[in-house]
Amino acid sequence: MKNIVLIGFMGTGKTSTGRLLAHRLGRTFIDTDQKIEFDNNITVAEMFSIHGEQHFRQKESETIARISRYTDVVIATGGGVVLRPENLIRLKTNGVIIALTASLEVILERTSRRNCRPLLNRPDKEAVVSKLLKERADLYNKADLSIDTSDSTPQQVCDHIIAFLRQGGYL
Ligand code: SKM
Repeated sequence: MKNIVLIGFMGTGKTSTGRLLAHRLGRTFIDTDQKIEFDNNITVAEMFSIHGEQHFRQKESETIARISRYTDVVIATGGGVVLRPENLIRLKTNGVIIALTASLEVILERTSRRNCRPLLNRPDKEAVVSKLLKERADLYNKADLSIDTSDSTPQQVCDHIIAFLRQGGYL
C-alpha cells in the first residue's frame, strides 16, 4: 500500500488530520518535524536559531529520504518540504500526495496558538505568511489532491481523503 503524504503550509491541519487519518486506517503516523526533533534531540526552533535554516532543510531531506522507503504509513510533512524538489520526488515514489490549504486569515489564527514556528516568530508575520504562500503555491499544487481545510474539521478532511483514496484504488 502506498504511503499517504500530507503537504501544505503551517496551520493547514497536516498534523491533526494525519494523526486522525492514521488512526482511522490503522496505520502508523509519522510527523517529519517531530521525527527530526526526536532523531536530533533538538527542537526545530532551536535548530533554526543555533544552526540556521539550511541545516534544518538538510536534516529534513535526510529524514524524507529515509521515510520514503517505508510503505503503508501516513506522513505529515513540514510546511517547507516542497522547497527542495528531490523531497517531493522521493515522497511520490511510494506515496499519494495530498495538499492541505487554508485561507490567510485561518492560517494566521491557527498559527497564533503555539509559538514553535521559527519562520513566523516575528512582528510582520502576516506579510511573511502572505509572501511565503505566494512563493509556494505552485509547489503545493503538485499534489494529487488539494483540500481547503479553512471551514472543515479534521474529521471532515479525513472523510474527503478516504473517499478520494477509495475512488483512486489506493485503499
Ligand atoms: O518544518 C517546520 C519549520 O518551522 C519550517 C516550516 C516552513 O518552512 O514552512 C514549517 C514547519 O513545519
